[in-house]
Amino acid sequence: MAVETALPQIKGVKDVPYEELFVSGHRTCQGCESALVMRHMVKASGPRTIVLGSTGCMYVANTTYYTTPWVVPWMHTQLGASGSAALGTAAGLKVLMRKGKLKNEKINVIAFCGDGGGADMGLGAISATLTHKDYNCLVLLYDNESYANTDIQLSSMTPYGAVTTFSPSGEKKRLMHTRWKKNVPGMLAAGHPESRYIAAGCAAYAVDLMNKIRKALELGGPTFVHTLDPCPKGWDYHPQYSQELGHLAVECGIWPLYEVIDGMCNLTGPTRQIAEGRKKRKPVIEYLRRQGRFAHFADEDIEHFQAEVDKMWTDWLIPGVIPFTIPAKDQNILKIDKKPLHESKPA
Ligand SMILES: Cc1ncc(C[n+]2csc(CCOP(=O)(O)OP(=O)(O)O)c2C)c(N)n1
Ligand code: SF4
Ligand SMILES: [Mg+2]
Repeated sequence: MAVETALPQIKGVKDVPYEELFVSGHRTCQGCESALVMRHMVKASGPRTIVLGSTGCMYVANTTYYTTPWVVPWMHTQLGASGSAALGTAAGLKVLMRKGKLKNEKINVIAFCGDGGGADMGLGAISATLTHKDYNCLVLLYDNESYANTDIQLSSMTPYGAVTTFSPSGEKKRLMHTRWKKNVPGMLAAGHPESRYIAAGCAAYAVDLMNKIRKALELGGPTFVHTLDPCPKGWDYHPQYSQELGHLAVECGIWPLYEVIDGMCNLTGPTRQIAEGRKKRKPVIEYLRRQGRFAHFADEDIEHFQAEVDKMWTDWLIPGVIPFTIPAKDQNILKIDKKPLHESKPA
């Protein structure tokens, strides 16, 4: 969908702004994709942006003892408070502009949180913010699939079976963590009709991600973007493979890329190509075997993982987005033709 805006959609890498608003001076690990998300996020939003960030790697490693990579105004907020910080700042700006104390202009408000801060502790505040349609603010959840800053503890976004400091693999119990990852963007999209824009992205698809940030800010109201961020320390792989793992997460169908605009779901990038049958979904083993956190997986664990991802593509109402299944007898009544997706099998 073309959006007529002051932050136009980026057509290709040549269109990406040169200006860096998240620069050197941070202490994130080599190969940290969450840091790349921060860089892309402010590159897309431009200099008239206020960034708020909840506790986590993107706070601690980015603001160590009077150093900071943020060129735009930035403020720390409490671990579960990204939603409240976004809404409060947007409301404050609105009042100051109404009273003539600030020039009336568009200022982007973005509050980021990690998966611990956003998908666990702060989910209620994000949900509340997404119901306040009169305030313009974006919540960005950077998901490195653990409480990384405090040494890789399990979160509700940690994938099935992965080793964390809270879920080690042992002799008696090979898999300590056997819950499937929470579906945060799907849940928020399904339950927040006042939010005009909710999306899932990945820094490995930089232009797609930057365009999602821009659409969220331009459509306005409270919006939400969730990114999946490979983390060399927590996922246990060499930092040079971060981008490759981001690509594999999408190509294996584990992390579908999409956006929901005014309730209309639009698959993007390779996810769209897979759904349309133009690209084969890769088997999940290609992704799992590249990371130390899955090194203890037996064949049956990989098979289970594959079967769950297959279900996302074959049974879900919208692949990887809305996890409802419709009984075959009702598919005619609801005018649902799932045939093209049923044909989507891993290569
Ligand atoms: C209320 C509260 N509980 C615990 C902590 C300790 N703490 C600081 S950062 C962090 C991990 C946050 O994880 P996540 O939000 O996923 O961000 P990441 O570190 O992975 O970037 C924790 C538990 C805190 N700062 N505040
Ligand atoms: S632990 Fe992971 S998220 Fe945190 S700085 Fe290192 S690579 Fe980035
Ligand atoms: Mg995290």
